[in-house]
Amino acid sequence: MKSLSSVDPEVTKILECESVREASRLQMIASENYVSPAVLEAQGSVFTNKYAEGYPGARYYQGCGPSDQVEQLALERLKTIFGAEHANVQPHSGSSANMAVYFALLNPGDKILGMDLAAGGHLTHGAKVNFSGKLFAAHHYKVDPQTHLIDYGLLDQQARELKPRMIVIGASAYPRILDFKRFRAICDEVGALMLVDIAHIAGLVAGGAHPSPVPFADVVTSTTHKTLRGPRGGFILCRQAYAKKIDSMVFPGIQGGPLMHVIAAKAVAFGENLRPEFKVYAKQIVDNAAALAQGLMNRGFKLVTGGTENHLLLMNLQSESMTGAEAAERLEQAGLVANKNGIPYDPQGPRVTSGVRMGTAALTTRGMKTGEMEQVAGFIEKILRGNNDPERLKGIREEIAALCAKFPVFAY
Ligand code: DSN
Repeated sequence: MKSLSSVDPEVTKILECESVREASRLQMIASENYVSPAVLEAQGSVFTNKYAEGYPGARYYQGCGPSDQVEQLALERLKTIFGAEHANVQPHSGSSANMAVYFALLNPGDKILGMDLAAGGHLTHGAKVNFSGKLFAAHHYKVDPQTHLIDYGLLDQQARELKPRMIVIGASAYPRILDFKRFRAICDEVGALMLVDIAHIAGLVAGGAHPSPVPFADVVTSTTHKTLRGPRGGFILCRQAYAKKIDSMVFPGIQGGPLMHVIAAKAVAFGENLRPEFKVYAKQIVDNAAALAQGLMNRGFKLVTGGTENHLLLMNLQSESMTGAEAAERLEQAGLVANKNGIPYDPQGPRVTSGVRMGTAALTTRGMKTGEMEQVAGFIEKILRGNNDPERLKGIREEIAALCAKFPVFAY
């Protein structure tokens, strides 16, 4: 077989650019990470050739022996990581996972109560522009206007008035620990199902650096590629009582053939998650985020909620007289890749925003520790508080590339 470089030099060149980009910049998008070479290898494997509609032992095609084995292995490993009664590793993404749960357990028009996108929630938790907001009667809880923390008392009151069929918990830009016990109590009080989407914090939960929702939730969904450091994809964990409904909604309800190469890569990543060093990694992500937050606050930057307890932080740039879009653009020019992000009660729209979200999962994978986070805080100050002369930014980009060179991407 011919290699990619001889078959398609154009794509090869683009891939090389992406490798250089990933290696030479500070990758701080809070939902990104670097997978191991083993995960890449499994995802790029012959399993991409196989159709395996159905589930292990009950497929609709012949030739599924190895597919059964690899999916079973992924399932067993995943259940062990989270102590779950039942697992499904077929969702192609976090959105598919959430869609399967809604369609399995709700009827169109049912009331759901999820965290407001503008407060740090997610599109699939009932945003108007998303299927979840179009098909269900979606309502939202917000964060306190002063502290920007979830106000559980207010949520309790809102839930009692609304009586939703399901409360959706989880966020993509909330830097604090989620109190799952408290959410469970609210769900019980109003008879709501409890769905927790741990896409962002899955790796922290797996490594014991964030409390687990599994003992409390009816259903837990996630992606596999953020702090969990697996291939791009999703999964669902649930109580045995919901297993059949959820499995049949994933397939044949909303998906056809599972992506067996991705499931093989999920199995590899879950194996890595079970190793003792993953616990050390998860704790380091949180320590690094705390160190970065402290470094920024020491320099007078404002952070939403005044800090972080997980893998991400949200800079409020209003006091810097700069929008999130301007800051993210300038950071990228200087070699630091993050995303503009709305802050709670943001007067700016989602294309402009007043904030920048940053996460430490990818830098931690490279082996960076709290000392490097202090350096990163220094870079951020230099980038955002200086002028936007391209030569000056290029100089910083070179300094950042020199730091990155000391922490090779595949060092683990
Ligand atoms: N797009 C993801 C994130 O960046 O948080 C959430 O799905």
